[in-house]
Amino acid sequence: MATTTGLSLNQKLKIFETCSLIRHVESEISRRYEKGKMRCPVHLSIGQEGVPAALSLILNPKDYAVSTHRAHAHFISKGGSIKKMIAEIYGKSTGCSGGKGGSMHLVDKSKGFMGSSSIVGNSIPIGVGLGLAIKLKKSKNLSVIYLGDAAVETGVFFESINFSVLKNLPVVFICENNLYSVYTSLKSRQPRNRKIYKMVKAHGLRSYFFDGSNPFSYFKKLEKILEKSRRKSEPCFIEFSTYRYLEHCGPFNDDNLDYRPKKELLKWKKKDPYLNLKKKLEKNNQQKNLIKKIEKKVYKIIDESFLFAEKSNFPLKRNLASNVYKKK
Ligand SMILES: Cc1ncc(C[n+]2csc(CCOP(=O)(O)OP(=O)(O)O)c2C)c(N)n1
Ligand SMILES: [Mg+2]
Repeated sequence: MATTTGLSLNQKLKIFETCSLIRHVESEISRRYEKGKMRCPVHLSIGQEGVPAALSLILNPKDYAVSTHRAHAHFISKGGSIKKMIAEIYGKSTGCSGGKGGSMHLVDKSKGFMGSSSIVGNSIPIGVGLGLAIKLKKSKNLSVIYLGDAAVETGVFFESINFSVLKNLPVVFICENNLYSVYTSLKSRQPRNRKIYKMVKAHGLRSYFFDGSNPFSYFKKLEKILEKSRRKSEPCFIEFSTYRYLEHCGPFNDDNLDYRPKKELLKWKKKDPYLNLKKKLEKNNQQKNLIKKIEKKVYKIIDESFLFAEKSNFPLKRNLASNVYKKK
């Protein structure tokens, strides 16, 4: 039965499941990080789960997605193997990049997750190229490009949106605006009265803005926006406001550094995507039980994935130089 949001209970539960999976996988990474077994930097998305949770229900494995340094949530949303992701973070040979890439180099081609990169802006033209491939093959798929608010400041972003409009490519730009680039606020980086999505609109893309924290509220609109890009094979840009709770890079919070107002963090914590979806769904005992079941399933996946990573072997020394660029 559909509700005021237009979503069935089943759809809501599925969105919640992805949200819960992202939240708990990342919380577990944060909890275990100090043990020193994960030796690569990690950029966690705790607080930012709403958007990838919604998209998990709209995209299919034949759609492509590329991402940034903060890629765990996007990889999980696309159905990427959690075992291989955790093993990658542990630097093990069973990881999705053979243990040589780490947290920022996630890939699962079987699910259309084509890669993530540590270089800000770097994956944007790759996603546009994937959109061109879709267009040339005349298939009805999408290429989704996740980017942060700072990637909008790179030159390649403008080249990419220009090309996607020029060639009318089925590319979906998902800008997660969490107001910060490391420690620097958006206010110090971009003109105060210029909204990102409006600036992009002027380049000729259909362009939208939503508060990312409540996926139930915008899911149906988002579905329609992407459906139009799929049907007409054309680009669109969606800016979502969102907020990361922890430090830019690492498992801890860094509120002691005072680079963000405490009020701001509290405001966003009130809108916590995971806690609020859970609260909305735990309406009665029957639904409470459904949520319990989902979370039990999520914890099982997480336990098995960490165990898999811990038990896996490191890459062999003799394979050190394989699959990496080297001078001839
Ligand atoms: C080309 C480039 N410049 C600078 C950096 C250093 N750097 C890493 S992440 C980051 C901030 C990116 O901010 P944003 O795109 O908003 O993503 P967020 O971290 O907020 O998710 C910066 C400047 C980099 N990795 N690559
Ligand atoms: Mg940012």
